[in-house]
Amino acid sequence: LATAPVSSPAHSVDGFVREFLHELNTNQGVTLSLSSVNDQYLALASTVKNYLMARWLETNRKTRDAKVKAVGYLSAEYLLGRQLGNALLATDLGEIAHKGLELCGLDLATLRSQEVEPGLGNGGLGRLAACFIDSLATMDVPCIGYGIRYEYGIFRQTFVDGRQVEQPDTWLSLGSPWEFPHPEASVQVDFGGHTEKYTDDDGRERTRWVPAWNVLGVPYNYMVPGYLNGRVNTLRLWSAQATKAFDLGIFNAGDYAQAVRAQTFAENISKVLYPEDSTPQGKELRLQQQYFFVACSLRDFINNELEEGFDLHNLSDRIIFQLNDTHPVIAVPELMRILVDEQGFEWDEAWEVTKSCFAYTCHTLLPEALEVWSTELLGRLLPRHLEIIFQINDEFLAEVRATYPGDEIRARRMSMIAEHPERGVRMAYLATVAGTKVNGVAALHSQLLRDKVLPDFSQLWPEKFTNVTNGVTPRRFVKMANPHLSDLISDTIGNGWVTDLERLRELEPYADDPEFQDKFREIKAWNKRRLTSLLEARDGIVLPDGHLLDVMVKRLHEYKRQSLKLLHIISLYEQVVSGKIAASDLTPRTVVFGAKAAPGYKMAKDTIHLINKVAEKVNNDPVLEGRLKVAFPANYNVTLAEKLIPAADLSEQISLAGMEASGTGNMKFALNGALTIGTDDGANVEIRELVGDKHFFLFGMDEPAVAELGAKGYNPITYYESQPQLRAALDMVMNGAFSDGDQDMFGSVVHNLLHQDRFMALADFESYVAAQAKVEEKYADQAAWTRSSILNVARTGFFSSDRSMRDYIQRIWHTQPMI
Ligand code: 26W
Repeated sequence: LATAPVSSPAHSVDGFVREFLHELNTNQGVTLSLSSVNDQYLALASTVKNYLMARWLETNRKTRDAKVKAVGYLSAEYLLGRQLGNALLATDLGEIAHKGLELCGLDLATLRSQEVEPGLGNGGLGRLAACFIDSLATMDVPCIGYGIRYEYGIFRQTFVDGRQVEQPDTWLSLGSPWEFPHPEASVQVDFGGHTEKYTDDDGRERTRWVPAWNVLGVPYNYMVPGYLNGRVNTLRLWSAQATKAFDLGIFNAGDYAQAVRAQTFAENISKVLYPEDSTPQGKELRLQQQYFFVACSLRDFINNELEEGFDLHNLSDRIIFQLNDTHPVIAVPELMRILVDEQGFEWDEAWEVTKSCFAYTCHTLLPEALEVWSTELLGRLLPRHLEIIFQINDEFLAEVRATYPGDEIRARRMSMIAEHPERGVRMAYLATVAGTKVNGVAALHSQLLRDKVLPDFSQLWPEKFTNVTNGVTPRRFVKMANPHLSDLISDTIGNGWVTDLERLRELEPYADDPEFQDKFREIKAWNKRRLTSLLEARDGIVLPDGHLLDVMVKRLHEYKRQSLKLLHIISLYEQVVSGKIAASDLTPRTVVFGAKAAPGYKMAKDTIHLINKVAEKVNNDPVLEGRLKVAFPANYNVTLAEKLIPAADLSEQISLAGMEASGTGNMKFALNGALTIGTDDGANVEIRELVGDKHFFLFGMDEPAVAELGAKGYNPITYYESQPQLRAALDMVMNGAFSDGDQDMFGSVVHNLLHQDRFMALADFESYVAAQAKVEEKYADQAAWTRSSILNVARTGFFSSDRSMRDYIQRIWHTQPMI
């Protein structure tokens, strides 16, 4: 009995209803007739959890007994999206739940919309982590995801007079049915203080860290169910709490109020997700968060996931820690500290073990996104770790000097310690030196990573560098998000594609089949109607029928160039207003934006303001005869993405070439049959190769052309001067057309484009507008458009995150699926 798993409720409508009512009564303490929607949602979540429980317990037992190597995915962000739908899918309970709830007089969709998604990430990097753990569970690969249980996830975006206003994301406030707290398994994490040398009993010179304060890490477990395969992996998120000792010390000092404040101080560590995406602020609390979750995770794995007496010399037989960008890189000196200071390893021995336990993924190319922690801060917060980093660096530089005798300039360049603008640790260099492998997230990105960001390192260790192109989970982003398309695909080629996405290729012959095309188009239309009713209820936005739905959803950042999309809209409007074209010449089009700006990113926030003002004007000007609309629903998140992406005709992927590491939204759109208008950047390159030039709207400079123009000296004003259409659009903004005549309101945005334009939007404008004309031409031929759309679906199976995981396993992790 001690090891026997609980049994699952019966997989039938009857069994489901019984379990649901039981949960409603015993968990929520209400009867059906008196229950609220939230009660019903929570009881439903518990019910579905009960179906997963036996599998979870069994997975844990099996994995522990098998003593196999697991993946420890270390990520400061997991952008999970709602859990209920995914859990229903993984257990094949969708139909049963629908019918069972109907018998109770309830509507499954209503209960599903009660869930507040855990938005514990900013964007691409966090959503990627969520896709990866889904794939690993589905592929039966042992994995523990480690991260932070932020009490507040990414802020809720609202608009006031068109400007972004941030509200706290209180995702836990109506209950959190998907988590399992384990306070008894809490872990202590130390901070501050100093180090001291001492001689141990064997006469060895040793160092110990004498920390000044500590906090507790409380683990919260989440189920990560595989798709219909009985495996349920674990995501373990850490929450910070004050320790008893911490409390007692101050409470005994008699200052009660101060003691309560101190408690708050400890709990602050996991209070809120930093909303900066790609510009690290170097904030002390952020470093505390990073060390906090990494220290908890390493301690947890070593103490709890390994059997007693495990020889840590063999640690890499049991775990590979994947570093999701540099945010968890402090794990490297932490493992060294554990092995050397606590376990008594010799330095070299410890370094051999450490080097074999980590691999590093870089997710960016923007220089300002590369984390550098000041040595002043590191030394104050983690004095022992700083010493260890210095020693790792010394030994590494000795190796560099031995390999390149006399090349002191190179040694300086490669040092993990930057000297300017202040002394700091380059976390990407540390990760590269410590990792068994370093990878970028798309072919082009990995190449630029080798050639531009880490050239010295790739010269020294060419075999260390590899590429793994990102992917997305077809379960959430096709099967769940696009149920009718999924049914059509399954009716046509069987349902194997859900776990073997390359099989979508079998759809190719149907691309020319008029009957299949009709069904395909009808599904797109249905998805648009579904989106329309959601946006109407959510934001009061009404989408017109029969429009080309043109979608740009992603974080607001200059390099992604929402401003280029906006200039295109303004230009269409301007041409009608000035009589250059008739409104009837326009292809009826609705542009949808979704984007959050980092709260401190002024230019991004001004751009949001301008989009909203342009929308207001364009949507209400009768001169356009309703043929051009702009919608900007607030608070774009995973939940909205699931409704928006399946409805889209056109996917905007228009970053300046060489700037977007991969993109993953681009993959989701293509898999749902949107055609891409995009630059030769990130994974767009691979999408275009796979779908073919005829089914992709390419525009703009490629990366070498960007580099050349940059080297030559880029002067945006020359484009303004030489292109009347661009000039007219910018003039329209400057003249106050979108600000009731106020010529200053958007001065900063226009001035930036004219005089700086770091991401060369003006240089690509002409080519972008030409590509949009091609879009319209093609859209006019619905059969041709639908054919391309079907071929996009059929040819992008490569972008399943299952394939990404296979690549990681083969090239980096060398782990095995179970059975
Ligand atoms: C505040 C510091 C910071 C720095 C970088 C925060 C977050 C980052 C991330 C690396 C930003 C990010 O999410 N990068 C995106 O990662 C995706 C998954 O690999 C890629 O598809 C996107 O192209 C990349 O921008």
